[in-house]
Amino acid sequence: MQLNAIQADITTLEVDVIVNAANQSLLGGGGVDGAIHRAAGRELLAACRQLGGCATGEAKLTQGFALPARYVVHAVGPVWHGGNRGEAENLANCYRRAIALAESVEAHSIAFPSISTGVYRFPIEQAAEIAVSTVKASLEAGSSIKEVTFCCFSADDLAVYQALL
Ligand code: AR6
Repeated sequence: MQLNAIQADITTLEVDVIVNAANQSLLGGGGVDGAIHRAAGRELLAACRQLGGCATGEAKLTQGFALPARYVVHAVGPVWHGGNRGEAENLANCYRRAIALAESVEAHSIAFPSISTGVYRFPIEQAAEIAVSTVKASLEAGSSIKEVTFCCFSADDLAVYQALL
């Protein structure tokens, strides 16, 4: 089992699954969501339209279409409201659901962006700690997943993840 943090554009990664930080509509947006939809092409939006949205803390799977990744897990992270509205649990659930969906297609490799820490304003230190601890706890012996990448967009975020790993 390998866990690494890198600084990269997640749309360029040649992994089995990339995770999207989506919103409840699953119909695209800004940030990493916008980047993934642009790189995957219009077929991704058409596939997302069939999914009927997604609750916070949940996730849904599509093909990767024009992406190098075979699949996209669209996870809906919580909006940060100060920490007393279940934000931590909802964020942890995103990571758990993403791992479970990736395992359902026998994925060997998965890459996560730092869910909720952009537009949704979840503090990076706390979010990264939840990401790393939840992923470690979710990957049991016998999981198909052998490689997890935390794909950071900024050098500052990368430093936070590297300190945790
Ligand atoms: N590759 C990797 N990480 C990226 C990329 C990229 N190409 N682009 C941005 N990031 P955000 P959220 C980082 O705002 O906070 C959207 O509009 C970014 O620097 O994308 O979960 C959705 O539709 C940050 O570290 O997602 C929702 O409405 C991280 O990805 C809302 O934003 C997450 O930032 C979701 O907000």
